Amino acid sequence: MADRDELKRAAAERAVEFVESGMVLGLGTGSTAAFFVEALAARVGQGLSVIAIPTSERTAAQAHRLGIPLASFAEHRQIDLAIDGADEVQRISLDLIKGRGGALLREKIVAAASRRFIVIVDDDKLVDRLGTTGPLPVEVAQFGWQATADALERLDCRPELRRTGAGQSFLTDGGNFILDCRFGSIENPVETERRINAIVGVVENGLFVGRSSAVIVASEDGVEILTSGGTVSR
Ligand code: A5P
Repeated sequence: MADRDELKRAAAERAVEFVESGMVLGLGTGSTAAFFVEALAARVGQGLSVIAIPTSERTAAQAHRLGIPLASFAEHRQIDLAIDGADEVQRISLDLIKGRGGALLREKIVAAASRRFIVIVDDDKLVDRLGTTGPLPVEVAQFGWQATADALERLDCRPELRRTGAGQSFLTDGGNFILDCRFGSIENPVETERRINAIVGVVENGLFVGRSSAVIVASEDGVEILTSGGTVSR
């Protein structure tokens, strides 16, 4: 059995090779992104000069603790390179489901503002169809969330309000709720994304369609870099 953390770390360490001095970086959220922040901090400690916009309070705290200089969109509208994990990566298209860690809104804003968006995963995340290993997270306003859930249900999914371990409603960094929506296999991610975001009360959803520049995948056989269209390099 492969050690998943070792694979996540391997993908993260490979991603650091794409970072150049002077870059404005987007820092993702989640356990794989945390390995990237750790690896980046080591390079910053050796003199690499970058500035980073984090996608969550959690990542901001980690980066700050490790000495990575942080910025916000107030100073930089354009990000050179964002690095983030994913919950599912569809082979060939490299479309993603993100947000099972709850940071999808900021993650998508950062990805959208980035010239390059590199995804880092272990091979457990690769799927033939999105939606097959778990729910699609949808961030919604607290007000009227029940009506928003009903509207989502009419798209043929089962929405469930995310709760913390203590049974409280999970709150995103933006103070919104998350409805985890079980669609099963998502045949047309572009259309699903469009229909979800057309619902009043939806803030954003976890489908990242056509956003990945490359996906770095670590498996027991080594690290591969996938680009859309199925090109692979090592
Ligand atoms: C956070 O909201 C998510 O989008 C994460 O990027 C995603 O859940 C991957 O997390 P792990 O790297 O912990 O699997």
